Amino acid sequence: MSRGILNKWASKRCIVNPQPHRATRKCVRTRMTMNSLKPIITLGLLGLTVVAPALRAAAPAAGSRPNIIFLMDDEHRRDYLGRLDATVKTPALDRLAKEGILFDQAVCQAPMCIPSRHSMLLGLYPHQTGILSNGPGLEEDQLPCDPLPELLRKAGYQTAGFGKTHWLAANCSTRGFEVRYSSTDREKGAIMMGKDNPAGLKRYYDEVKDYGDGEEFPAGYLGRTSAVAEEDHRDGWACKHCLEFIESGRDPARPLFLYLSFLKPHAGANVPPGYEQLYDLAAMPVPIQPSLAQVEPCHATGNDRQGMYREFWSKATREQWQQMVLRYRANCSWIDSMFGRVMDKLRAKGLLDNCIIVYVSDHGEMLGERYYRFNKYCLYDASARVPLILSGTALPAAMRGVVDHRLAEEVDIYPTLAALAGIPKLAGKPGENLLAASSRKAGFCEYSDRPGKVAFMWRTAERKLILSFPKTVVQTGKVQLSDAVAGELYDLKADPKEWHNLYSQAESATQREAMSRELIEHLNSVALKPAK
Ligand SMILES: [Ca+2]
Repeated sequence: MSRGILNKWASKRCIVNPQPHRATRKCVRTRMTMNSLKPIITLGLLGLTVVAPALRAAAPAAGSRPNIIFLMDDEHRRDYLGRLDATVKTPALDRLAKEGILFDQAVCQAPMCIPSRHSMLLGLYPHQTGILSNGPGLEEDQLPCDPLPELLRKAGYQTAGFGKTHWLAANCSTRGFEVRYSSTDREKGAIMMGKDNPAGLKRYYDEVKDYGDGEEFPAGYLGRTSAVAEEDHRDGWACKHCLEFIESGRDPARPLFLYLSFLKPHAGANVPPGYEQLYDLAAMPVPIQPSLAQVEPCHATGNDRQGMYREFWSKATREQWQQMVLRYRANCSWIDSMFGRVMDKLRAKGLLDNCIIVYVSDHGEMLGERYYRFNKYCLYDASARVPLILSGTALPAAMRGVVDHRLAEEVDIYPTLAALAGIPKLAGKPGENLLAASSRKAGFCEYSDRPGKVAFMWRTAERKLILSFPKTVVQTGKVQLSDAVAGELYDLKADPKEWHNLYSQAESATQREAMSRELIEHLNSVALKPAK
């Protein structure tokens, strides 16, 4: 997509079609039968319908290929959805969950933005993309495969992307987005907020200038009621242009791939007026801190940013803690409101009549848990688990309104959407089609941000194993259990906060050895060296 074409769309709001429609029109047959569904249980309080792990289904009913709507936000805890906790106000995402599948055991691929986002949009694990930390991303000639928007563009989709990608490459293109609006990521061909609305962006940055790097200092987490207009926020600007595109930018000859990716509820917590009032400050939960002896050492020791957080938060008042939680929730609600407006617009335009909608966050948020940890940078559940919803009218009726316990991963999104777009099965992808049966034994996540060490997570709904290895061993592409330098094992049912490491306990030996064997097999089966 050239800048000229983008500018043409931006100035005239006209339809662009850089490639003839090459729709494969491969009809996808529904393999699911009601007999294949395990018993359904209803949880009364939240009215959740729960389906057991292996939902035996494949894809939507035959017909034209669905529009694909990809909604993402940043650092949204998996438990901060109204569908799972009625005190959190996220009605638009709750509606998606009620009309689709909520994957309640999904994990990110790395508890960091750039590695996880590369994994999602390339369908590969961090060690396969080579992007292991929040450093530079892949340049154009280093990409191991087509990024998801390019894959779908080549398959005949109109592709439009609004908001954050975080490719962080020096010479980055829009990577398949024909229409691209970006507030932070410099992409050649993208319309940048800094040029489109420089005064608004300055007003935003002036408001957060005391929030520190990444807006993550304690002041950033405490936040404030924003005095900046919504459209001057980076997310508000992305939402506004997304709505304009839906109104007048569509190419009716092609199915749509729409990507809308917000920066919040990541700190800073300056939130437009109206959303804090959804919550009662006195009712906000405050994390309970374990004793220091219970939580150290661990796979993330030394990378917990305690210099940024412990001094302030160990002395903070209960009201400050509650204010921090309230503003995080308020930002979740603001983001949800914008998702809702976009969904309403898509619905009004008939673009949801045959559609698949994905919602996911790139990773979680510790919110002060586990001895004043904030943001992510560890493999504990608040950081490594993510909210993941697959919804839309193209789903078979029996798959709507269910909670799926499968061990879903972010790398599953790429092959799932490719299959829905009629793209033949892709080789070399570690992910599974979320609409097919799963053979996965555990959810996998990598954490490589410590000097010299990498930690791998192997998580079921019941237990979590974390093994740490020297980076030099992992780089050989072959790992043995004897190479492990540290381990953690948690009983997630009895100890959901992961305070009690059972790895060295004799009574845990059978479980430890079984999970370790599985993890080593997995590591050696997925070719850990970068694909290119
Ligand atoms: Ca992030």
